[in-house]
Amino acid sequence: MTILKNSIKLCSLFALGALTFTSCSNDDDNTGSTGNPSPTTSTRLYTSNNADGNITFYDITDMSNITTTSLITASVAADGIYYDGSTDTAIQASRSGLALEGFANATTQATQSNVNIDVLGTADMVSPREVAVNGNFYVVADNSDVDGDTTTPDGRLFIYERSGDAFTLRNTITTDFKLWGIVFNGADLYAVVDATSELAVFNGFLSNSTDVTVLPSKRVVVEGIVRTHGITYDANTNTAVLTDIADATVSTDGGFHVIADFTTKLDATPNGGTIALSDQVRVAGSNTVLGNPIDVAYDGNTETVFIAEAANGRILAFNNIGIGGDLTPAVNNSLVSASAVYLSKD
Ligand SMILES: [Ca+2]
Ligand SMILES: [Ca+2]
Ligand SMILES: [Ca+2]
Repeated sequence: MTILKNSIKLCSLFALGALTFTSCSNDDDNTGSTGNPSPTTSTRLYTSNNADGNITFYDITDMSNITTTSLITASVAADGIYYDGSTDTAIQASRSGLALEGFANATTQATQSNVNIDVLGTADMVSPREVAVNGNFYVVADNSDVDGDTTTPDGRLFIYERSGDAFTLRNTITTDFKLWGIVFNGADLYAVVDATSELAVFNGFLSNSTDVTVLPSKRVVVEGIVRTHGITYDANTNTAVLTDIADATVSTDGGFHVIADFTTKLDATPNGGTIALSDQVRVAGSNTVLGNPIDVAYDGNTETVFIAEAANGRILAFNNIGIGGDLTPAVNNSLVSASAVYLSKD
């Protein structure tokens, strides 16, 4: 394990990034660890922004060559973010253009470059949020009201197929709950049930190829969460992380839950059942800076959780999570209106 070195790495990253860095955890009990695996991959954290529509990414591969890059887009607000290493393209859901937009040569642009859209979707959406990707299929969660009655919960999942320089709308799935965070685990799609503590599971999600309402295969309560929002899943370590924004008007009551051995626990929980808090690790409290953590990414190799913290305008990273609690973030970086995070290793 190289927890300490990873901690230093992250601290240095954000210091070298010339960005506000206000906290760096030094408490670490792994000082005896040795060996820093040579970087055989590029690891980057991509972020979108709801105030300027720009993409910022942090290259966290190599301590001696850390960079922060911002790509200036024509959008003025954006949410879900994804990076496709095979074509070096960063993709986001534009909340001003109401479409998916992809930017090629993402990692070879100079920071602050104005970038043009290289892959564009049709402007079908109303309030796009998180993006989840499976092969050439890009799914966007839209949290606008569907049926003209804002008192009834609903939402839509727009399924696009990417080909060449276009995202083509294949079909739209309506849900009977409010949407926000989504993530694939193989063929299954996990979706948070916004405004609740629940998680919805759609088995074989992409097999729904027409415009229909689809009920989730099951819904489970994630005990201890007040209002969930962000979700990520790491297949290599079978770990899920869900965020808790609690009261959206309160900037001190957020948290996140790490669930190890996730599919075992999910499979053991029937529809309408509860994943017990004792099967999770909760991080929350005054030291965490968590108020409205709206999106999350997870590095299973370093056991690091990355958070887009909307209420306090932060990108946060937590490691040495252990049994959780009121942890101080290893990284506490100012990014006003951070709206989504995506971790890429390629
Ligand atoms: Ca409704
Ligand atoms: Ca809150
Ligand atoms: Ca995300």
